[in-house]
Amino acid sequence: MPGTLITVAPTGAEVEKDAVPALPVTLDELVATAMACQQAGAAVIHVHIRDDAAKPTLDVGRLVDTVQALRGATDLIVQLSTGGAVTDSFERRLAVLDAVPDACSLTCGTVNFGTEVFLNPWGFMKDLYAKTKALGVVPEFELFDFGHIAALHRLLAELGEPAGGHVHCDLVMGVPGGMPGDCATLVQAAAALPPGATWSATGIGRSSLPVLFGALAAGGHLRVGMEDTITFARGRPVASNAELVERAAAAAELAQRPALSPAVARTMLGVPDHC
Ligand code: KMH
Ligand code: ZN
Repeated sequence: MPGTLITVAPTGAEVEKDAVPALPVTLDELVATAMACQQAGAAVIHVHIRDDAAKPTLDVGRLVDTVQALRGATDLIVQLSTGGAVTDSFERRLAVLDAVPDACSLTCGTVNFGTEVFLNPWGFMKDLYAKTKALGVVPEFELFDFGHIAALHRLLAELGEPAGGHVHCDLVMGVPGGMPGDCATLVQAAAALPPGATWSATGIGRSSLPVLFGALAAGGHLRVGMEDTITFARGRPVASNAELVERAAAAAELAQRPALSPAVARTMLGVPDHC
């Protein structure tokens, strides 16, 4: 495992701009964030967008503009969220792919999500996966719990390999309702993934650092960002997404697995170059 793929998830759909002014919500803020995060060591950007009122939206026109702007300003792999917000319909979440990003998230099952439910029934997963294959969009399989890993195996068995020919997963840990964000769970989850798959891990909230160090030790890659944590250290809010990427890159360097460039990450994930 020569290097570390760092994904930044800068915005998400849950954090409110009013409560966290450093959250990037406009296209200009997102592009500036993406440039700073690439400089700090990110290779992939996981994108949720907001409307003019800073509320989450899946508007396809805005998504097209976002993909274009990020491609114009950075070399990052642009991964659009198909998870959206818990209130988004399946139809709108499928339509995200019409913006034809490099990559997208694809969650492999339903999960309790705090006081809400993040719905990903089997039929929707299959439809979404079939559409990624038809459009050549490389999926990243989001796994919030062990049942999601079983569903991923079933998806690959029934529908075959993804666009790009490589399976890459993200273990999303520490969501209230999903698997806990600790080392023992991380090692067990990683061992259950399909043979040959690569994986990153994301620790939500206070599990972000244990998951980051556990993933580095276990041969995984990293996802960090203000979608997942807004606290840098006890009592100290995150000032910018770039400082989270800088910390992840420094840890990866210490682990002698330095951050991968976007070009190397494209080859690893099977993402075609759009430049
Ligand atoms: N916002 C969550 C309900 C994804 O981006 O694919 C879903 C989520 C996962 O963030
Ligand atoms: Zn997301």
